[in-house]
Amino acid sequence: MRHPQARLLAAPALVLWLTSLCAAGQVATLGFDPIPPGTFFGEAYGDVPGPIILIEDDIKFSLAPFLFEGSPLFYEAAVDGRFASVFPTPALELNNITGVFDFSGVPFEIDEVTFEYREFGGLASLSVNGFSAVSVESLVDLPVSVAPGIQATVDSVRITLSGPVNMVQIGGQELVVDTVVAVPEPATLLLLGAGVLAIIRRRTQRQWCLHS
Ligand SMILES: [Ca+2]
Repeated sequence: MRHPQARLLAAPALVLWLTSLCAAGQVATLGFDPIPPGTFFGEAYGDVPGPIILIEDDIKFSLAPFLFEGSPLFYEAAVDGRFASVFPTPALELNNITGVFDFSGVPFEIDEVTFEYREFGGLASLSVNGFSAVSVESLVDLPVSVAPGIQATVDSVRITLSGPVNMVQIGGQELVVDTVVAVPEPATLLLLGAGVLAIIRRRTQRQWCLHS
């Protein structure tokens, strides 16, 4: 017969396991992979700003103009594998146009959004949660505070936006973007874990009552 203490040890392990499962399941990722390489978007292809082009894991992707010296340009976006040596899966090329990522349909509170990028010249701009866009010569020059409550951490290949992100608009003149990931708030996971722990405790206590 199993010792009751074995159950006590098993409960936290189960919570950890369930929490990691929730975490793995709840990360939302948009990677452009459903778009066939060789697909172009923009003014010359009859496109207009706004319509949703792709939804992956409840993240909606569309295009908007890129502001260059005050003029809105809607030139060209492409998924065509020209940068396959850098991005092994289909990635989004932005050429005087802005990619819009709308996280409002993601079914959890977002704590962090990350995406991979490479710059090949020109200007870039970033707007988070609809606040005014920050324009930079290189994304590593982005300020830490990019919008109220949102902090940017930037290295040469990845941008991390910490805080309750619900919309990201990233534009550029020669910019490639891939693997946009939304990460849930730890509080969401802690609540889930605490809920599971409470259920296990109640069940264990009930079983002990039945035994005694
Ligand atoms: Ca990809």
